[in-house]
Amino acid sequence: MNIELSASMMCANYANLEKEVTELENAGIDSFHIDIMDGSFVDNFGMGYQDMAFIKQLTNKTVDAHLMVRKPYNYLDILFRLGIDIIYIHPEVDPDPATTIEKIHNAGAIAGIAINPGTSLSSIEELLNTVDRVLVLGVNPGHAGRKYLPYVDDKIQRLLMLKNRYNFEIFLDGAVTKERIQFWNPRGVKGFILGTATLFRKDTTFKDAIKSINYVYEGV
Ligand code: S6P
Ligand code: MG
Repeated sequence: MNIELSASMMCANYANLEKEVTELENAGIDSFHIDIMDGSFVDNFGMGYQDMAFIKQLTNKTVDAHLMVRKPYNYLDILFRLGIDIIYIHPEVDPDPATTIEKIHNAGAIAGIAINPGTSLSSIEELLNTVDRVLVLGVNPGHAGRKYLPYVDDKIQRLLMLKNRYNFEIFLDGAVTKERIQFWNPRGVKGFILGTATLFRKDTTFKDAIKSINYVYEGV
């Protein structure tokens, strides 16, 4: 199936962000993923509005914001002003996620929910009626370079069974390896957020990393 590869910009080299964006585009990346954190929902800070504005100004490709923050509703207006195309929220830290999702849609952006490994599908199933995307976290949130939690596989499997009924696309974030992409993409997972496990590594270039992911789809 068709695939979307997104670069997790928290893992980029900030000594030359402009060069990173250009090289990622030349290597064939499809979009850019920006992790925003509040130091409370997760114990880290990720990227800032100024990073997003800078990246937005460097590229015409899609830019998403993954909000690992409590009360994400409060952060939306500035993201709309920056022209962020896709906004993911964590429903477990939003007192009224359906209203937040409605606000994202009313602003003309794409809305997604991000699901932590420990968040149960049954707690968010109704929200699947409202969103365009589900971002499945394969690791506990807040940091790059964490270990994939194999029990997430079962959640992806169950989401795949719900995706046509509710009409959303599945994206995977955290410890995304080439093998994991080649396993899940033919089964219906559309997008992958690439970080230190695949793209931002000392032993490969962006071009080679992306080339090694692309594979001949032979069906499952
Ligand atoms: C995790 C965050 C992710 C990371 C990504 C890094 O909290 O949402 O977007 O930046 O997981 O990738 P990797 O391959 O180092 O896990
Ligand atoms: Mg993320």
